[in-house]
Formats: sequence, structure tokens, C-alpha cells
Amino acid sequence: MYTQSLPNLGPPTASVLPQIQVFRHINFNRQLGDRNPEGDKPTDENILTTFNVDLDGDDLNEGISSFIIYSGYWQFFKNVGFQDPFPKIYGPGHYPKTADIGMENDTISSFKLFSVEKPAHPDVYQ
Ligand SMILES: [Ca+2]
Repeated sequence: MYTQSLPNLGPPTASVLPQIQVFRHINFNRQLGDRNPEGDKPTDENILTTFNVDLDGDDLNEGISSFIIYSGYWQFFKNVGFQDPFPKIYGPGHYPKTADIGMENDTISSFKLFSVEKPAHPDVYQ
């Protein structure tokens, strides 16, 4: 099971909470009918959250292939514990294939909110 922690949301000025949904497969596909290709028990195929998520010990670790950001700007990491960040920050939008946006497929191990508002980061993907 993944662990999650409350991100730093700052003062309560935002009208919409940061929210992200990550999926095991490309195109936001949970493939519920094909969830046990190796005979494993059913697993979390997606996570919808406002929280920072560390996938250490979770079946989705290094399994995310697409995500939707509803609000906020998010940072992804190659390792658990929010270590080794990918170079870009991702803002609101649909990202149907991580391999097309600067991350290799099935390489995300943790992710967290970078900022509520658009950051002055040099590498915001949009
Ligand atoms: Ca995957």
C-alpha cells in the first residue's frame, strides 16, 4: 500500500484543492478486465488524490503510464521517498502517455505537489 502525506498548501486562499489522478496504463486506462496478467491479486489501478504519494511497496510503483492533473503543479520522482526528480514540473492537463512527456514508461516511484499556483520554475510542462 502506498503512503501519502499532506502537501504544503500554504494559506487557505486557493479555491480548488490540488488534485491528481494516476493510472497504470496509457490513455488513463485501468484495464479492469486485464488486471492479473501474472496471476496477481487485484491491485490499485489508479490513485485520485490531493496528497503527496510515495509508492514504496505498492504495486503501482514503477507502473504509472498516464495521469490527469486537475489542479496544482506536480513533481514526479524516479525513486521512492521523493528522490531523483524528473526534470519537469507538470500543470493542469491530460497526459495520456508519460513516455511522450519526458519520462520513460513505468518509472515513477513517488510524486508530490510542487506548488498550488503556476511556479516560476524554468521547466513547467504545459
Ligand atoms: Ca504502466
